[in-house]
Amino acid sequence: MHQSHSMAETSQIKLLGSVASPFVNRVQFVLNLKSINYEYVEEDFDNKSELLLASNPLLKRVPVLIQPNKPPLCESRIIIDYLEEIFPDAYKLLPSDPADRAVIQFWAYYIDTEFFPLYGRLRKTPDKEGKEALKKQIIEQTRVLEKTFVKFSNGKPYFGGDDVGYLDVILGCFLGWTKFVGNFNNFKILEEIRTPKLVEWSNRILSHEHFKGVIPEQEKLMDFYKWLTRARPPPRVTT
Ligand SMILES: N[C@@H](CCC(=O)N[C@@H](CS)C(=O)NCC(=O)O)C(=O)O
Repeated sequence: MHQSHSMAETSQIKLLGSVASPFVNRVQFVLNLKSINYEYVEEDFDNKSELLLASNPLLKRVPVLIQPNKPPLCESRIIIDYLEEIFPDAYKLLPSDPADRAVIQFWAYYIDTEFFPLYGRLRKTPDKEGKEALKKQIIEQTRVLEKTFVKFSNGKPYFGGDDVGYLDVILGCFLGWTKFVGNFNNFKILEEIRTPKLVEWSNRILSHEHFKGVIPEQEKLMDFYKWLTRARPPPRVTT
C-alpha cells in the first residue's frame, strides 16, 4: 500500500526542544507553516530526558523529531529538509529546481556557520578590543545579508518572494537573539540606514501569523543567556 502521511498520523509527531533555541524555533515555524500537528516537549539541559539521550546519543542536542516507527531525526536543517520532502504540498519552502534549491541551501549553511556563530564568539570573548572586532564582523555580515535579501526577494516581501521561504525561516528564527545580542552589547545589528530592507523584513516576519508565539520573549533569552554564562564546576581530572 502506498504510504501516505495523513494529518492523523502527524499528530503523533513529537518535537524535543528548548524555548530559547533558534534551531528548535525554526522547526516549530515550519511545522506551523505546514499545518502539521505535533506535541512539543521542553527539555531541561541540566537534566536531559531519557528520550533525548536515547534519540540523539552523540550530540544530546535539540531539536529532535520523534515519529512512530521511524528513527528519531536530529539537526534542524535536516529535519526541515525531511518535512519539506514528505509534506511538499502543505507549504512549499524550497524551489523545485535542484540547482536553485542548492543555492538557497548554501545560504542557509552560510547563515548557520558564518553569521550566527559570531554571537557566541562575542559572548565568549572577554576583552573589550576583541568584542569590538566581533561587533564589526557582525555588522559586515549584515551588509552581506542585506544584499542577499535584495537579490532573493527581488522587490517582494520575503526571501522566498511573495511568501515565507526557507531562508525566511532560517534567518527569521535568529531575530530574537539578534535583538538580544544587540541590546546586551549596546549596538544595533539591524538598522534603518545600513540594512533598510532587513529591518522591514524583520518586522514582517515577527508579526507573521505562524511565527508569533514561536520566538520567545526577551526575558526567556536572558534566562538562557544567564544559564550559558553560569559559573560551572571545573572539569573533573580523571588520571
Ligand atoms: N546544529 C544544530 C544545533 C542545535 C543546538 O545547538 N542545540 C542546542 C540548543 S540551541 C542544544 O541542544 N544544546 C544542549 C547542549 O549542548 O547540551 C541544529 O541545527 O539543530
